Amino acid sequence: MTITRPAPDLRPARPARPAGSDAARLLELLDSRPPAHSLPGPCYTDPALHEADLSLVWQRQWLFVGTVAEVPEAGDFLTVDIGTASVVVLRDDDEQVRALRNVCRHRGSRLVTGSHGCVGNIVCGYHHWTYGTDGRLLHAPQLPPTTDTGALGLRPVHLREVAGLLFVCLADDPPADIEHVARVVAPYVAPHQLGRTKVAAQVDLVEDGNWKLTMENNRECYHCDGHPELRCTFFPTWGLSDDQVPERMRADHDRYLAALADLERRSDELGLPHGLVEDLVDRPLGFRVQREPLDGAGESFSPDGTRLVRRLLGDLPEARLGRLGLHTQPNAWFHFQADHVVTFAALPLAVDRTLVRTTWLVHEDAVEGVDYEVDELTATWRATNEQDAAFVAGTQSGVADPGYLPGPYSEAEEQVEAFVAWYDARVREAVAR
Ligand code: 3BY
Ligand code: FES
Repeated sequence: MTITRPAPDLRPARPARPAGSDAARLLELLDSRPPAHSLPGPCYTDPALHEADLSLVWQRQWLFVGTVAEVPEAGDFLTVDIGTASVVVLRDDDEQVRALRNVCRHRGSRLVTGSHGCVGNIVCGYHHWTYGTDGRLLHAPQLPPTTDTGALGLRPVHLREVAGLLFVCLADDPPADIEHVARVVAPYVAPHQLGRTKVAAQVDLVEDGNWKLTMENNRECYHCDGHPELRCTFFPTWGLSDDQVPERMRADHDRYLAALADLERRSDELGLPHGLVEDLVDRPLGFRVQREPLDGAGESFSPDGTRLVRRLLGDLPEARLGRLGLHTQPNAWFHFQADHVVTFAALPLAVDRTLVRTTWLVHEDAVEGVDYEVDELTATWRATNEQDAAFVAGTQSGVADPGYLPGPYSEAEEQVEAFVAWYDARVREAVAR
């Protein structure tokens, strides 16, 4: 397993601030946005509005944080930081995956550090309070005998698994619609059997941009000329309806339509769900799912489209299954191929810095160096992510310029508008509450 991470950022986290007047200012800015235009500059650059995003959006919605493959054994954990909140996702001794606040119930020290690890118990490094993997306080030296230790377990965070994808919600009362999304999405994802995968590689990339720029960039292929490696297999007319396809892309699109029809027929024969379901704006856990063809051999994100991993996932009988594409609001996108899965989680670090955690999953029995090479497996998305990071950094710099004015979205950016409309709707709902 290859793990690549930037050097840790030791700057102190900014404390959360109440949204109050900042929320009112954010609403004014949203009201000022002309239809289907990018957001006003301060939405991407103002630290106080970033705090408002954290409290109005990130602390209320379901967020994708990882997969079951990252916590395969009892005691395995991953951590995610969401603003100043840190969450530990771990598999307990009964094999159940849980999420807990990464905050000691004694005097608040952080408990576990690092993005991944394995613990027997969770032991605070400060005064050694010791918690079980289920969060119960097991041992606390020299407490008065009357202390109710049963009430001093780690605070749970809501966690929901959807066919191996792990979502957490920091709210006391999370949006209930994840049940609907799970019912719709799980049958698409389930054949890839994430419970029988392992992490082949993971890369944490810090983009120098606001989280919304990271997401907006992901939601369109208008810029895909800037992704030569991805263009080998990713049809660039993604997101365009037939009548929106420009003449110069007609041949590509005709090839896409023919490949789609063939993939749909074969998916039906194999009993694999494939049809587009899109509900990106109205529901809290907005999503879009569809199985779509890949260009070339149609198997994977390699230069010629042939598979990158010899051992296929689950019990999938053939490699030419294109990619199952899944987007979830506000922070994730996924590509499930027959031979591997790539997951992407965007997490806000600061108003102008966003972590993009990319994880490549392969069959648990696939052998590195025999069934796959990590460099080849990861090449397309490592290159694409670096290119996207440059686009995002360039945009952050531009929207911070006093000369920036919001500009109109093209026909190829309907999903960007869907993302911004989703954001707008969630902010308004949260302020109204
Ligand atoms: O990764 C994705 O799903 C999106 C879709 C279009 C551009 N980007 C590659
Ligand atoms: Fe954790 Fe004291 S702060 S044991």
